[in-house]
Amino acid sequence: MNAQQERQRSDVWDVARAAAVLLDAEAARVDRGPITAEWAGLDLDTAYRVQDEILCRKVESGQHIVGVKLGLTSRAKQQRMGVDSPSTAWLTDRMVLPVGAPLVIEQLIHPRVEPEIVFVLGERLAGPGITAARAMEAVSHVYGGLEIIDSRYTDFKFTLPDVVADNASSALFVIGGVARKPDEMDLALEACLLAVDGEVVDSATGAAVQGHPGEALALAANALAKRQLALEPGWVVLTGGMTDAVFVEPGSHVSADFSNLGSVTLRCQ
Ligand code: OOG
Ligand code: MG
Repeated sequence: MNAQQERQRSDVWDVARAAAVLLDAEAARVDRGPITAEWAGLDLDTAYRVQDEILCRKVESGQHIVGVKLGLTSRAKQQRMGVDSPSTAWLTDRMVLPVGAPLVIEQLIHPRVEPEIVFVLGERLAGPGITAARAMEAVSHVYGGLEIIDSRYTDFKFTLPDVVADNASSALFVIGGVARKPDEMDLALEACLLAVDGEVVDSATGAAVQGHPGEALALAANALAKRQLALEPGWVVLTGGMTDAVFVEPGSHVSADFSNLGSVTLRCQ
């Protein structure tokens, strides 16, 4: 192959190349422009294939799938990101940040932190046709959590296919130490105060997430069913940021204080 053929070849986008580009950006901690600006063919179905390809490569490198996250399930998130459709993405064990462990900012590109209601599933949940009520029956425990997102795109600027391909900006997540049974509380009314350095910067209730976080869980089960996939027992489900995400820097201290799910805190260094 001569130099020109080689250059032309590297101009051709496909699922494997998009996955490699996003994995490289994550590993190198370097952001880039949206892929749709270079590859008009990146539609939503193709974007999920990129997301799945990234998951495959992570599993090949020794990571294990631990669950699913929902993206853009609240109006606060949809308005900020300019994308109004919820989506799903994968969680692996490498993304787990234990309670009390610091968030090392330099290990990421430009992290933001958002509070989420988190489910752990006691049974398999397979769509289609899953309602929120049915979805909640599959939940064994509910937790408060913090998700640390880190888009591989400059300034978090992306279209829906871009963010889906980028595994919904996933980076890390913390699950709080207070576990509740789902029938012990009304999750639509579960309140969360988000504070940075002791100052409350935002607040929401669970109703911000699709009216009830159980709706987000049902949405995930039904969306996965379209790809012949299901939510498996023991999986973690992040139901989506309740508020807008906050930027953090070394020294920041974030806390999400939930009414029944305890406080989840994160120190940045
Ligand atoms: C996309 C990820 C969205 C959520 O909870 O809505 C997400 C982004 O905001 O970069 O994790
Ligand atoms: Mg999130």
